[in-house]
Formats: sequence, C-alpha cells, structure tokens
Amino acid sequence: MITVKTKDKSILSSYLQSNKEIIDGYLLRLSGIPGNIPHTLYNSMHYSLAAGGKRIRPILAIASCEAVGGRIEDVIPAAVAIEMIHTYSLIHDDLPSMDNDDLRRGKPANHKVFGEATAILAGDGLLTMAFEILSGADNVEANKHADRRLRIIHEIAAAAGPEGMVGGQQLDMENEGTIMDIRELEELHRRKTGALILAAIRAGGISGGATETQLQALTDYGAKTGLAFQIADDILDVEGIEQEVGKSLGKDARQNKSTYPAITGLAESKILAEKLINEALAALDSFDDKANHLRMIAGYIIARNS
Ligand code: GRG
Repeated sequence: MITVKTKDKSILSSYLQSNKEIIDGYLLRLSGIPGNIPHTLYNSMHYSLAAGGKRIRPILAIASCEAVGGRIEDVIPAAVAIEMIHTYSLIHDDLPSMDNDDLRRGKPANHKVFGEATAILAGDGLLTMAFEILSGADNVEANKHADRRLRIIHEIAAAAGPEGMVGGQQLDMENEGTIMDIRELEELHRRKTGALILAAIRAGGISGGATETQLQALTDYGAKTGLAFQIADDILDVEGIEQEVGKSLGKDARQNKSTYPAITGLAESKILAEKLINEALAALDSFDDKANHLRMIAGYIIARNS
C-alpha cells in the first residue's frame, strides 16, 4: 500500500494549493477581460472557469517542467490552455445530449445556468481560446523556443481531438449499457481521460527542455497516472461523498456503464490503481529530487476525495 508521510502530505497540500492559486489567477485574468466577447458568452465561459476544480492537469504540467529543471513561466501557457480544454470537455459532457448532469464542481452545470446553446458555444470558445493562448505572440519566454511550442500545440491538439479525448467520449457513448472487457475499458480511458493528462505531463517536460530519455520516462509516468486517475474516479463514483466530489455520484451504475469497480470489483480496482501508481513512481527512478512533487502527486491521485 502507498503510504504518504505526514511531512510529505503537508508539503504536497501547500504545493497543490499554491499552484492552484497561480493557475486560477492566470485563468481568471485571461478570461476576465470581456473585450470583444459577447457578454453572455463571456459570462458562461467565465462561470465554468471560476467554478473551481482541482487544476490537477496544469499542476502536473508544472511539476513535470520542474522535474527536468524548467521554470514555471515556461509552462504557464500550456498549463492554462490544458485547463481551458478540460473545462470545455466538462461543459459539453454535462449537456443533456451527452451525460446529462445538473451538477459540476459543486455548482449547477453550465447549461443549467446559461441554456444549452450558450453552453455549447462556451465550450467551443474555451477550446479555441486555448489554442489562441498557446500560439499567442505575446509570450516572450515561449517565443524563445518556437520549436518546443509547436510540438506542444501539436501534442495537445492530438490529445484533445478525435484520436484522444473526443474519440474517447464517442466510445463512451457507444458503449453505454454494454459490458466491456478490461482491455476495451482501458482503451476508452486512455483516450477519454488519459490522453489529456499525458499531454499535460509531456507539455511540462517539453516546456522545461526535457531530453528525449526524460520525456520517455515522463510518458511512462503519465500513462500510468492517467489510468490510475480514472480508476480513482470510478471508485469515487461508488464510494465518494457528493458534497466533496462536487458532481452527481452513483451515475455509472444507474447508467449501466462499464467501470473498473463494475468489471473487477472495488477491492481489485483499488489494488490495480495502487499497482499503476507504483509503476508510475518507478518510471521516475532516474530523476533527482526535482521530481519529488511529481512523485507526491502520484500518491495523491489515488488517495483524493474529490
Ligand atoms: C465532451 C469532448 C468531450 C469530452 C468529455 C473529460 C470528459 C470527456 C468527460 C468528463 C466526465 C468524466 C468523468 C471524465 C473522466 C475524466 C474526469 C475524471 C474528469 C474530471 O476531472 P477532474 O477530477 O475534475 O480533474 P476537476 O473538476 O477537479 O477539474
């Protein structure tokens, strides 16, 4: 069993909190200037960005950048863009035509407040704005490494797109009510949840100037943590507390969805998640202490309550 020392727990919680505040600051500043955005669309985008969330993807990007000796300012555009893409996916996922959920991040889902049409556009707005930020010419630091920036844009687009998250969502819809085997479920999760988490980790490494060997190790870490994250999410849907998780729970079982607990049972799901996290930690063996935050986050991914 992965045990987290009390000292590590407090280091991790202040690391998560301080980086969440940094990301919140950028997100709300970037989306905080209505500019030429029509008022209602702006309010709808801002509503979901300001609704909270753990910001785990941007924090993983920052920790990966740190692990290879990069500076936080190098990774901020990618970190912020990925959180915008993630937020768009949650808005669209909650729509009546998709997962039909009323609650997200402890608040009414976007379409419950702004209506379906505006919620769709708010998601579209966040997705496209993410690429505006990633490719923006005003980022002096990122401009020094145009090659890295182009690679990051490509990787994030591929992870979010039809071969990644969007494709995963399609598989999820198609498989509702069917019993998937573990291999099919793993493939679905690799696309729907894992691809964007892995892209965050790789974007962090690329931003920080990782060597190809370091990037491969981060990729191994990211693939394992991405899957463990989704298994933990499946477990929370069964065992979590709605006020803490901030979304409707028990839906997977009601909708007859294939999940790890449904297929392998709760106990086996927990063992698998822990095994994946141990493998993720092993992938970081060649890194020095600069990867310690990344190591601590791995434990948090399966111990979280939201
Ligand atoms: C609609 C294109 C499209 C994609 C939707 C991400 C997704 C695909 C759907 C969201 C529903 C879901 C349970 C996805 C699994 C990924 C996941 C665990 C999302 C929640 O991420 P957290 O826990 O949420 O990081 P916060 O609110 O903390 O940001």
